[in-house]
Amino acid sequence: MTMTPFGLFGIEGLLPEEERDIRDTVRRFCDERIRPYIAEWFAAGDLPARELALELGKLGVLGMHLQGYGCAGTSALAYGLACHELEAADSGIRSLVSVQGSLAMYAIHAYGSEEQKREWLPRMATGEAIGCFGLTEPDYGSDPGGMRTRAKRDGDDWVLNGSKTWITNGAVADVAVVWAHTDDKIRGFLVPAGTPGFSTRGVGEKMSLRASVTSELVLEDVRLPADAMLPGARGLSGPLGCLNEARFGIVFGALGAARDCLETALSYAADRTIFGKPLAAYQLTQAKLADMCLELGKGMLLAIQLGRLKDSGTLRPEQVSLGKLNNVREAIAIARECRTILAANGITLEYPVIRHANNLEAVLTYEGTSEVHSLVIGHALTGEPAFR
Ligand code: TGC
Ligand code: FAD
Repeated sequence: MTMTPFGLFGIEGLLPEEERDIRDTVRRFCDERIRPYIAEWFAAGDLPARELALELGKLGVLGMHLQGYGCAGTSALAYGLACHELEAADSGIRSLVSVQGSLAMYAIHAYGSEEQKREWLPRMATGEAIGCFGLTEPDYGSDPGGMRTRAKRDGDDWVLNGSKTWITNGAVADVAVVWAHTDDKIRGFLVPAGTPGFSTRGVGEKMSLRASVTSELVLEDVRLPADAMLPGARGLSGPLGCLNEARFGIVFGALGAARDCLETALSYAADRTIFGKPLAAYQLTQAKLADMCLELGKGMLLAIQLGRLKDSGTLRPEQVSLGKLNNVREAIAIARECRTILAANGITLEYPVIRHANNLEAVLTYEGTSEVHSLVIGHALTGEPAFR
């Protein structure tokens, strides 16, 4: 009899029934709607984002942890487990959902006016409207406070100028949440697609997150009415507050990619005969598998703990950094180690391993690089901010 990595850790017993049901539903969706096509989308460097958004809306995962306005209102743990399953299929699919729910919808939910919430959230929950989140600029990624995008008052209107880059869902979005300096700190603006002066273009050819739309946003004298500004966010804490949400999803998500790699490696090692016996029967292989199982399980225990803290309303940004740093770092190490078990076959798209490994390169960088999260943890431990 064999055991699964999570089985060895007794993870299942830590999950309430409702959360397990949601997880299983998302897993079935991925098995039917994502896994059969994902290698093709990755190879093509594209995905049918509109069609998928509608299906993901029907599944109920868009903004699932938000309350009201057509959102499912699930626990944070359920949201984390959904991210885990989505990313076990592909990081690009989890990205689509993270940006929609945790960045664009969350920004409107947390900081928007009642009118903004009513206008956008129900349509975003069903996937009829797609959102993106424009914080990063070509010269300001880790240090978003330096952004050059400006919003100036002209009568009652706002006029925005600047550019954003590396924006997930950018070219397919119906609404962009754009962060800009004003005379009164950094503020967020809702920029509907088609607004004169607002355009998008693709970033260069990516070798990671290929099944994900990544765009530049260009804002040239974009005129918006006064009520386009999110009234509840003032200062960098606005966008950073949204990042906490999306980073939380990644804590669970990255381990989904790692789990898929480890399951693939376990099955491959059992089937592959080398020097007359299964690859799984060699001590060197078992040492690799045991180490990966340990990191996967420990990462999941950390994720579940952070989920519990979030559901109790006490989760701190530094704690999210612990999870993002550890779980993405371990996930990419697991993906690379699994690739060695599959050897030459491991570099093909016939297996998911190299796709996950490549995707995790972007996941290691976005939502705060590993270095940024190390510094956040260092700040928490020492009281000394070492960012600059
Ligand atoms: P600092 O002076 O420390 O803080 C400025 C203000 O923000 C507050 N704050 C936070 N608030 C909420 N949550 C957090 N995590 C916060 N961290 C800080 C802070 O209290 C302060 O508030 P106030 O009221 O005093 O003004 O800011 P800093 O300029 O020194 O920067 C700190 C640093 C480096 C940690 C921050 O800038 C950072 O996190 N940088 C990384 C940027 C990043 O993660 N970008 C992600 C862009 S979105 C994305 O990547 C989407 S990919 C999604 C996908 O496809 O899945
Ligand atoms: P830089 O900030 O230039 O960092 C370069 C290196 O310097 C890194 O190793 C970094 O860790 C290190 N470094 C930075 N600061 C310090 C320091 N203080 N001390 C020591 N080392 C440091 N952004 C959005 O706003 N919205 C999106 O939807 C979005 N989606 C993305 C999708 C993809 C596929 C990718 C790759 C990125 C996406 N991003 C998005 C941008 C992402 O958040 C940034 O790439 C990330 O924040 C890092 O910024 P940067 O690439 O400019 O790197």
